Amino acid sequence: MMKKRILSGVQPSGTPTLGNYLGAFRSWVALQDDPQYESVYCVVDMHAITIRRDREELRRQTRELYALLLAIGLDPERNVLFIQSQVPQHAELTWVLNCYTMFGELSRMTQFKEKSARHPDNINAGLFDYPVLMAADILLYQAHLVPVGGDQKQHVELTRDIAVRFNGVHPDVFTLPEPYIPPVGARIMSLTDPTRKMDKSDPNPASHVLLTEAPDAIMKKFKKAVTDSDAQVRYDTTQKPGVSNLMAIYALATGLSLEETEKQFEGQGYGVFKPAVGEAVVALLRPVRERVEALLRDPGFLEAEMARGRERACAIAEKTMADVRHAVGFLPKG
Ligand code: ATP
Ligand code: LTN
Repeated sequence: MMKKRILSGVQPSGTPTLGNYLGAFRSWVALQDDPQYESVYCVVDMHAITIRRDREELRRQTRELYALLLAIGLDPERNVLFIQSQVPQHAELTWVLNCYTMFGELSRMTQFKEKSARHPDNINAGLFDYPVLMAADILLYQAHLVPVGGDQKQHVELTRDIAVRFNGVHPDVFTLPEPYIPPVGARIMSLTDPTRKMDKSDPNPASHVLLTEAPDAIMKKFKKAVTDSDAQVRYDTTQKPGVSNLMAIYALATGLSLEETEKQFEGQGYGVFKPAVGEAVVALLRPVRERVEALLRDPGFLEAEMARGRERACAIAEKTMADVRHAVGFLPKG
């Protein structure tokens, strides 16, 4: 039986947050036990330079993020884990796909509008073209399924539109991908402003919990999390966005349902509820932090895993790229 392929990516733009974990990484780990699939995950450092970055910091964050993917439980045997810039076919396919993507389509992307509003002095072409590089990431590996948080759905849909357009001219080159978005946790919200998603690039550290954060810092952030004045633990994302976000976090961290969570805290105020959410998150993240620290103490091991991942990724990517070069009319590579 031919396995279906899964592909996803994460930017080395800072230590990932609880939002990244609950929205995306958790399903990556769960999917590796499903024999129908084989998975490819990349640290997308080329996406990260759409915003100005210090080179040493980018290198450090790329290594740390790679270690973190291993620490959350992704097995480098069963999954291909690699660094995007080490596989040059990503840049090569992006150019070709640019010629199959419309200016109007890219202008409608929510993330572009948000990021260009946040960095008005650096609205570069890379930021505009970001979704096409993401489409190349996905289509190079002929991915069927793309597990992401809800914020990336629009980009996966655009990838599909680009693939349909390309296949319309050159039949059967690309597999059409589908987004895979978890039903609860698709959008974990900021702890200081529950109308915005929790974001690792948010300058206010109280807004997010980092996956490697110390337990006392985590407890403090949950105790201060923005809620409301009615003191009832009830799930209602429009009337009570802060409490509902904390309930989703608690439910995902403990494995309880939202109803069970509501029942557990019935008649108890936020003074009991908020520290309980903090403790559940501390327990969830403790093993991850310990494993990352151990992995970063062994750079030789990390380098060897990256090299192995790059080789496996290149083999798949080159096969697709050879088909694409042929389809568009480039001469074969010598
Ligand atoms: P940045 O803030 O630098 O743009 P990001 O966290 O939005 O970063 P990535 O690190 O590339 O972007 O995201 C990795 C995965 O985490 C993606 O699948 C994304 O959909 C998911 N994700 C990010 N934030 C959240 C969130 N608050 N809730 C759920 N999923 C999220
Ligand atoms: N755009 C995504 C990160 C990303 C990605 C991908 C996700 C880059 N390439 C391929 C899934 C598949 C983000 O900003 N979170």
